[in-house]
Order: sequence, then structure tokens, then C-alpha cells
Amino acid sequence: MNLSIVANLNELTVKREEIIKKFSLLCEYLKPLGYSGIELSILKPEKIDTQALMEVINSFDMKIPALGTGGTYIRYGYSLGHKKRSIRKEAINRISKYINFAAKSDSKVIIGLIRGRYRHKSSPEKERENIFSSLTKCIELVEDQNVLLALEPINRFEIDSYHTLSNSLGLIEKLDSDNIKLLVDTFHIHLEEDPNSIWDDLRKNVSEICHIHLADCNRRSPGSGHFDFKTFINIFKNADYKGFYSLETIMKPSFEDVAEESAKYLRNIFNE
Ligand code: LER
Ligand code: MN
Repeated sequence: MNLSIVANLNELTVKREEIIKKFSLLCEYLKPLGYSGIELSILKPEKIDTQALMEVINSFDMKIPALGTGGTYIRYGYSLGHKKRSIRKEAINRISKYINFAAKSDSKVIIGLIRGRYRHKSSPEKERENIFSSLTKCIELVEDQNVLLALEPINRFEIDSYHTLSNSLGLIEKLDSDNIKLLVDTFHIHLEEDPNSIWDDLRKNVSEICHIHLADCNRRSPGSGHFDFKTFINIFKNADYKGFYSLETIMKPSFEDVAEESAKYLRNIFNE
């Protein structure tokens, strides 16, 4: 089981050398717990010395499976679906920085919250059109650099477009590129998918899924709520899924508690 956890590096406030030091301590802590990956939720990838970062991660024989981009929308308001062309352009420009980083770190670039929200200033149709045209441009960039985009269906309370597996798969089909696949987040699918068909729908689409986020239905560590992780993990195990399972939870009571408890809980299920 390729286990990973989301972490940030505070690259906006911390010196370049301190970032690498923090990352090295994270690897040192997570590796013995059974983690083989660290997913980075970052805002300014260009502020990070990728070469030094890769030397550290390689020395631990770990990987950076994915880069989270949602902060770009939350903090700066740039989004791929925004009604203003100039804001969409900023979002694509930010995504290009993540893609440059990802080409060096062999990571996927997540397309989640960066799709944005139209709220009352646009319409769902217009937003979807804008997301499509922005993603067409992002795809040109990833195809050039051999990077994969991971499109994440997100629940309706957080975002306005592409909540479900099926409409996200529809967008992927329309984009017609091998460089965009699906990210499945257990927290979002629990809220959005039809409980009668969720397992079959996942089973049918495993080959389209390149990355997984794990959180229980309360967004805390797996096992603290009632999401059926046993059935979920067995689908991917039986299909010989080669990607990562990355913990993306509320880090409470602490990052360490989540990292330690989740690793134990998930390994037990995986090794059953
Ligand atoms: C947000 O709810 C989420 O799950 C993130 O992975 C989106 O970028
Ligand atoms: Mn997620």
C-alpha cells in the first residue's frame, strides 16, 4: 500500500534552507510509520529548491505523489472557471508553476478547488465552459512536460462544478487527453455518490483513477467516522491499483495523531 499524507512547507514565510530542513524532518518522521509519500499542499512552488527537495526525498526512498493547488484559489482568488479572463489567466499561470515543479518531482498536479465558484456572478454553464477552456490550456502544458493532472470531484458545499465521478469523467472524456485522470476523495464521494452504485462505479473506473485522498465522513482520520474503508480499499487492492492513498484530513488532535492512527488502521485493513 503506497501511503502518503498531505503536508505544507510554509514556503511563503520560511527561508529556502528552512523549507528543506522541515521537509527532511517530515520524511524522517513519516518513513518509519510506513509512509512512502508526502503530498505537498503549496502556494508558491517556485520558492522551493526542487533539486534539494528531491535529494532529500530520494535519500528516504519516498515520493511526492501529488501537488495540491487549492490554496491558490482560497488565498488569491484565482480560478480556472472565473468569469474574468484576466483571473483565469492568472490561475493558468499559477498552474504552470506547479507543472514545472511536478515535472521535476514526478508528481501529479491536482485540479480541485482551483476550479473556483461562480456564486451569483456567472452561471453554471458559463463556469463549466471557462473550466473547459482553461483546462485545455493546462493540458497543452502538461503534454509538453509529461505531467499528469488529477481532476478531483468535490462536494457541492465547497465548489459549484464537477461534484461527481460521472460528470468529472465526462469532462475528462471531452478534454480528450491521456494527461488528465481522476482523483477520488473518500470525503467527497461519501457526500455525492449514489450509495446504491458507489462501489460498482468505482470498480468500473479504477483504470481512470490516478490518485486517492482519504478522510472519513467527518473529514477526520479514517476509522473515526462511518465510511466503509474496508470495501473501498479492497476495490483498489483487487484491481492492483498502483497509485497512492494520501491522507487529507483535519489534522486533529494533531498531525502526529492522524499520521500514526491512520497508518495503523489502514495497514490492518490492507493486510487483512
Ligand atoms: C478540498 O475539499 C479537497 O479535497 C482538496 O483536495 C481540493 O483541492
Ligand atoms: Mn481532496
